[in-house]
Amino acid sequence: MCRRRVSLFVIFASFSVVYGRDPRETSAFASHCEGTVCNLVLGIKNIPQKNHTTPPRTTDQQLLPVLHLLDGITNVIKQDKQRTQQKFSTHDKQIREVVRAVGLIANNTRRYQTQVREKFGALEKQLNALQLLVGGDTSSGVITRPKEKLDLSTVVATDCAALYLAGVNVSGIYLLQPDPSDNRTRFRALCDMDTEGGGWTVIQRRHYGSEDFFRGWKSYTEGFGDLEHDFWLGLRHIHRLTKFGNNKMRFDLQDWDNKSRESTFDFVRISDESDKFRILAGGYHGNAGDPFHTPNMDDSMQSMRFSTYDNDNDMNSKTSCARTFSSGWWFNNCFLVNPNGIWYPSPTYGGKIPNGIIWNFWHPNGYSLKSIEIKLRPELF
Ligand SMILES: [Ca+2]
Repeated sequence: MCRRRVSLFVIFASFSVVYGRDPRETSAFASHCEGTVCNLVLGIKNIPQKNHTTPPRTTDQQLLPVLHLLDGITNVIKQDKQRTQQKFSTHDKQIREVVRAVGLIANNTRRYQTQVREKFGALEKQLNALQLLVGGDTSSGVITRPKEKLDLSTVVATDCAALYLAGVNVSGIYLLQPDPSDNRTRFRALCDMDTEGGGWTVIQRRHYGSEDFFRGWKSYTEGFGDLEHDFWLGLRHIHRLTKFGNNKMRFDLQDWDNKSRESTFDFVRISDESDKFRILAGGYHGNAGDPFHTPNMDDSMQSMRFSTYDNDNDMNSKTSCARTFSSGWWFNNCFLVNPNGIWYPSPTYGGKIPNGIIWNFWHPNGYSLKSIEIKLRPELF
């Protein structure tokens, strides 16, 4: 707006110089004047120079230069308006880019905050594990070295990953306590310190055919079997292991040709008994298939509650999947995988119904696997 006023003032002043004085002054003005305004004022064609010797002109002739000048002023205003609009357009674009950049920065900041929080959570877990390892006072926050060599049979850690990070890298049976503040959560578990970096807490193993897995709700809740052979760790312990932070779940399979496959899920959560130990999992990778996201939703394990022959929580209203297939599992209507089915000494199931250890993604038609293990590990390890 200020620039426009200055332009108009200059134009009127120039007009006064050119048309209100002696022609010699006009000539002098022209020789010293440059720029848009001067060109406008001097460039108007057919403007008669003021000559004191010529006879007076008619009123229309006298108005002609004024009309030309007004046209010129209008053009200047139009050009000024266009320049202003271009500037605003440029500024708008720049502002949009700045807003977009700020949005990206905010998103990245939130992601980094989440990662930092998770890292701190993992470090806190490791710290608790170390405190348990040395038998130190967890309230002091001070860790001291044990005076004597650790007796691994008495070592306690929050999970096998914490043990591994504390320097215990030999697979075996260890004492775990997922909640450091509650020793009622203490139990013995098998730690796999060899598979894919170690630190896995094994929650199920079928390899020896030494254990009956056709059991009721109480057994599956509390766990059963022999940690040195076949076992089910227990849903209550499994829930506690997945309660803190994100955890991975891995299935290791072996067939009767001794070929192996695996499925890993980067996220798994198992709720407590009040929700029938409902399971959620995602982030699949591996070569054995994903039973949580199946083409037919009736087969998917996602968000299923656990079922046993005496506690039917499956999605089949006509029958008990657990009873029909001699197992306890997160059945839908009914399944594509049944890791807790009957262990057979061959791939062939014994009765009329395929109730063996089934993993249909790999071996369909009731093929019963030779071996399977299920294990957990914190995502950040
Ligand atoms: Ca049912």
